[in-house]
Amino acid sequence: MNKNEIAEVLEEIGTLMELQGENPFKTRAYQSGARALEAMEADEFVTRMAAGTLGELKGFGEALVDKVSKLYATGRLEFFDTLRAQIPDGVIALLEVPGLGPKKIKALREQLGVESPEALGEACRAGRVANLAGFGEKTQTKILEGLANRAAYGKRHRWWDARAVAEPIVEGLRGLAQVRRAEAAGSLRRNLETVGDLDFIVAARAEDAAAVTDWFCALPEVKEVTARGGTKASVRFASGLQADLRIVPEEQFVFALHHFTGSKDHNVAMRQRALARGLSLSEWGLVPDAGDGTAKEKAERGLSLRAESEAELFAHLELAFLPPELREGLGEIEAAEMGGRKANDQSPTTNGGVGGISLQPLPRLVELADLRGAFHNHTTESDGKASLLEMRAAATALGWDYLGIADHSKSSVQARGLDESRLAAQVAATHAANAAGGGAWLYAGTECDILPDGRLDFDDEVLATLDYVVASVHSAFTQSEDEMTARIVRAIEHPRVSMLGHATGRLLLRREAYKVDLARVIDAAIANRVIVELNAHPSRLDLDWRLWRRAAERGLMCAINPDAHNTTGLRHVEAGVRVARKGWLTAESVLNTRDREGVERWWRERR
Ligand code: DGT
Ligand code: CA
Ligand code: CA
Ligand code: ZN
Repeated sequence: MNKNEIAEVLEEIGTLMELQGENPFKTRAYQSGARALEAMEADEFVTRMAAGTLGELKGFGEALVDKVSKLYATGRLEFFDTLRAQIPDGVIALLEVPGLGPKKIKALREQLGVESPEALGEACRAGRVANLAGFGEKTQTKILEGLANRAAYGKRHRWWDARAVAEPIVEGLRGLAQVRRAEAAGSLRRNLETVGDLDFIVAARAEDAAAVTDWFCALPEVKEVTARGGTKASVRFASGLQADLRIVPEEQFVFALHHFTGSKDHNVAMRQRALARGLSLSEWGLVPDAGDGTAKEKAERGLSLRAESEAELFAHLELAFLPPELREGLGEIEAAEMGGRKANDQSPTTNGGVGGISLQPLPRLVELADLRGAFHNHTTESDGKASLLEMRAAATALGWDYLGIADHSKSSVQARGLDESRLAAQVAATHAANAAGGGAWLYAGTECDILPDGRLDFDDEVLATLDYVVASVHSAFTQSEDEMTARIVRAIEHPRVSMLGHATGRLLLRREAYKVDLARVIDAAIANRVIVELNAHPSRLDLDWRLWRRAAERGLMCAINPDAHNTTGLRHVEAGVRVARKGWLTAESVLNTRDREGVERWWRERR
């Protein structure tokens, strides 16, 4: 960790200790330590850490120096993790409510038992906050306003929704005569499942910047312009989504785009790699580290290496191009280094390998065009909005070879789950449609409830009439982790189960995952050749991309399923493919990139 990151941790420790009611003398030590680090020159900090002389400074006692050293060396601090774990997430969330600091939060917890923004809202509406010493009517009203804003504006947004806003804006920017290049950067470009705000990077001449910001701030969906300068602007849309615009000279565009695409961790690693080559990488350019002036000044003096594309930027650092979705600081640079060296390898041999190390190029990530169908889709028989034949027509229009129908089973009463006889009728309808032809092949499946004890909602003889079975949890979400894990593992071990649906039940920004030991679920799925779905619904994106890279390396097979409830819902596979790429998945690990023969072979081998 660098000194500013360490300062942030110290600041947070101070706040957490205040929340815990620690004595003010102790909490202030962390806060003033944080400020001292912030004020210090980076060079001085590095020198002192190397020489072990941080403790010579006023305010840096032995305990504080020890914590700073641990953070500096390892980026982690057990003391901090333990402290953080003692405080409920809801209480941490209270810190974001305007007008509330640690002291007030402590009073609310102790006197009203308030431990979340929701509980705080209730207490305010009941008038209980106004009655507390040190609060009063005015504070209560202000807290309620703050809560309302936090609900409307403070949230993150689903990637799918943010993309729908961003795409026409990028197109609009590109259509302006003054604009040379325009891209959306940030978490949207990295395909993160939720997006905090949008970041637009535009190349234009300085004298044209005002015209571009004018256009941006005058967009009809802009509700408020929150900041505005010569070459940047920030706005808030009616949905609460915010957006930053930055205008840069054309020669800086690629560097700005890379910088504001992030992630922060990726950028840190890239800067270190540049420094190791005597270069300084920043949003302004890639300049020699030596010599007078800041990186910005050097770039403005024309000292930057040139890059017309991000591929050229990566090449300057001897790296293969890294797609934005891999830029999370999770080992992608090491992988691009191997890929980059292989690409640049001048030797005539093609088997790669330098100094006995075999070189692995970056994987070719799965693409939307690789998909030939999908397995988890609903029709009007359960809670879908389109009939079997309408769904088939939509799949055919997408160019798919096959479509799997997996309507709910009888225990999902609220979703009009099918009983045995309705399921038999649907299977017959599927066979008839296939016999008649005229579109994508239909596979007859079910999204079968996993009952609370891990049994399935249909008997084996019924399941045997189907091409495949998606097994999902739709009830008893509050089971203990052990119960839930045993329940799901039991379903996975059932010989008729082909695939686990939405493995954690999370609904992004709405509902937490149920408690489950995913490591054991993944082990069981690999051992039983059961596929784990990557549910592509923009509110699910479940199983999470962070788990896929390692799981797929260990042999877990994925299916990217739209969980479509209408014909347009099939398009959700795009969201699924994007997070699958974030999880380093290749087409080989995704069953629905295979043709019918490949799919059917997999199912035969499973049984
Ligand atoms: P988000 O908006 O929370 O979903 O995540 P990002 O990654 O879009 O983050 P954002 O909008 O704060 O900043 C965009 C990128 O700019 C970020 O990924 C990395 C880069 N960046 C580098 N240094 C900084 C910094 O000091 N502040 C901010 N805000 N961004 C930085
Ligand atoms: Ca952002
Ligand atoms: Ca931003
Ligand atoms: Zn489901």
